[in-house]
Amino acid sequence: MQSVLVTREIFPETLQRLAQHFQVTPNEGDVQHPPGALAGQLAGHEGVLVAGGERIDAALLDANPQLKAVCNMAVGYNNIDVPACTARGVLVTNTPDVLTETTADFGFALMMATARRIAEGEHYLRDGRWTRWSYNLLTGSDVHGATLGILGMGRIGQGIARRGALGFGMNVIYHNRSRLPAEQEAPINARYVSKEELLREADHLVLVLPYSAASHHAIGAAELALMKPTATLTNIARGGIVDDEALAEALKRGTLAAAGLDVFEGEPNVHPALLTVPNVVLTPHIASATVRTRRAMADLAADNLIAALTGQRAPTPVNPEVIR
Ligand code: 8YV
Repeated sequence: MQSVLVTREIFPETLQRLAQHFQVTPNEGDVQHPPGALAGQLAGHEGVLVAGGERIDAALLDANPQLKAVCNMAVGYNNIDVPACTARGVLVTNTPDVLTETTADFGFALMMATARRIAEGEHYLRDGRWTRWSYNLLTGSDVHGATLGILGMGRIGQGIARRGALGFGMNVIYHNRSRLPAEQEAPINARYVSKEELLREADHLVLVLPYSAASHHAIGAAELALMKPTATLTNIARGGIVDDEALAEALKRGTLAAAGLDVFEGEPNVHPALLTVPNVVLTPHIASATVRTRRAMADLAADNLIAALTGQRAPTPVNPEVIR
């Protein structure tokens, strides 16, 4: 019988399903192992179900030549060295589609909370600072009718654009590696612009692009300087796309009105400067966190693992070229 390792605590139902096919090594108690420990734990396992925080690199693969499948419970897979997996014939899978709408809901919510200063308002109230009404108490910026800028117009970006255009009458502009076909732009009246135009024109900029060496610090001091001082920036993509230090500085100096961040460079550590500025809403990487969606992600990761190791076609491969 083949063996699979599940690196993190997961739904019992997912473990039970896997156990119908494999010898399963679970992580009961969700023990946090040191970063280098995974290579050793994988010994004797043909498959692994990982979360987005676990790194799969060439050294780990070389130490585990028996490994055939790496199934990520995340749509983003920058934690996995895909070319190294492909070179060794290891199938990589991710969990697209099942989290699109849930993540778009959260991106929109975080953008609204940022624009309307909801977190600042709550802190103000809890701190006992709310003693009377005043005309400019926590005045933010409108979402309805504003210009929504999307950097990274994949499935989630389109979901956010749809919410903005159809629900809030927003004017949608976007920048992406490639332009959408006209039939996808038309229903939401989305206009393709250069990255510079996007930064200059957006009232609310939302980042939904994948992380790669090319997108590292795609938003740094120079890019932030192009944005309107009244604008907001929301990042639900990956830490490292934004230079957190430059962002904290822009927020402190008021050259950017506010930011909403669900992801951080080096998370779960948060740049200390971000913790000292009031005009930023901080959440702990929870954009896909609804019970139904996390269950769907776990089910899809398990479907992929079962298919990959039992000679079936995995539903959502990242490197289908390794399937013969
Ligand atoms: C995950 C995510 O919760 O899917 C992604 O890419 O960022 C989140 O949905 C996270 O990566 C843990 O697996």
